[in-house]
Amino acid sequence: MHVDRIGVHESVRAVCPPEALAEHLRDLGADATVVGDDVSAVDAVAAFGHADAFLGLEWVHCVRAGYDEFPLDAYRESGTALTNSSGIHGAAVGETALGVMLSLARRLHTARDAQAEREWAQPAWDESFTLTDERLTVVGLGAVGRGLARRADGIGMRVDGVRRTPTPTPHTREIYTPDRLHDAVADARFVALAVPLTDDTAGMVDRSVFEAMRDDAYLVNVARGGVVETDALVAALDAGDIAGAGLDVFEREPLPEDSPLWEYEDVVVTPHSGALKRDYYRDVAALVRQNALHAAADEELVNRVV
Ligand code: NDP
Ligand code: 7N6
Repeated sequence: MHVDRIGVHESVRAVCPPEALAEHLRDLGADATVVGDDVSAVDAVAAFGHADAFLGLEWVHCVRAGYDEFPLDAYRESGTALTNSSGIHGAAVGETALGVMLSLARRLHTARDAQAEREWAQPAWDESFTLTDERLTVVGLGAVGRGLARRADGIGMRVDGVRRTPTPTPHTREIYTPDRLHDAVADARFVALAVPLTDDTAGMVDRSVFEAMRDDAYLVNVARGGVVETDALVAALDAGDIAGAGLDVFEREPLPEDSPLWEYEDVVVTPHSGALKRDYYRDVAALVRQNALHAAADEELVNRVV
């Protein structure tokens, strides 16, 4: 693979200034410039989303872990390699997911709501609880799921997991395969989703899963909105089948103004911000540079999707 010039596509602005990523790539020794949809002067691009102009390039690097919006067949047909950024989000998304769980347990979100009204409103005696000794089931134990499992284990939660490969995983006790999802969630106080959006995972959290969950349980979704059936989630919240949720991702983003999900006291909505951090560009640059060197040496690209 011949990769001399790398374009940092404008779409990267969703996570960091493209100029910062290009400059850091140059610091690491790559020939990188910011580009728009005219990619004729480069061999490869780093991009947040897909553009048809990319097809035919040697290589496209997606600056996200989730590449569900990329047309994989078109990449295969055009012979353009596609890589993703899985591996860099464990700390940020792990902290976001743990943070929303702490907020729900320690009632930080209701205190902040009351603060906006200058109200001194203590929770009822039986509302607050501690995460220590509570059971968390993490669905998907890649970089993101493990990032959460490690942090939850660190504060004394009992962590179980769901993944396709049922091998022992650090910071988890029992590992379930996806066909045992109902068993995996049944006794959990928190169920956190960290799977990619694929044909297998689309809508995997449906009415039956909410019915299997405890009625004092919370769903945490830091994966993709499409992993959950939104109507079933709203119905479960209305029926009291679950107690609440922490949601970073939605079937439609931005979450529409008229979505009922804005309304629940015990649903904390974050605007797909779980992965954001000021040095995001550094982590992406390290991955891109590593793969540029692999390309130059004719070695297999890491995180290769197509
Ligand atoms: P990884 O590829 O590292 O991990 C994916 C995990 O999901 C693996 O453990 C895999 O199982 C498991 N998995 C895949 N399919 C299934 C299935 N059908 N049932 C159960 N488990 C399954 O990805 P990352 O951890 O880096 O990211 C995961 C997803 O999180 C991304 O695809 C993205 O959609 C989302 N994400 C969201 C962010 C945000 O900003 N909120 C930031 C980063 C990621 P196995 O280990 O057996 O292969
Ligand atoms: C950055 C989101 C991913 O898949 O969706 C995330 O990596 C990135 C705002």
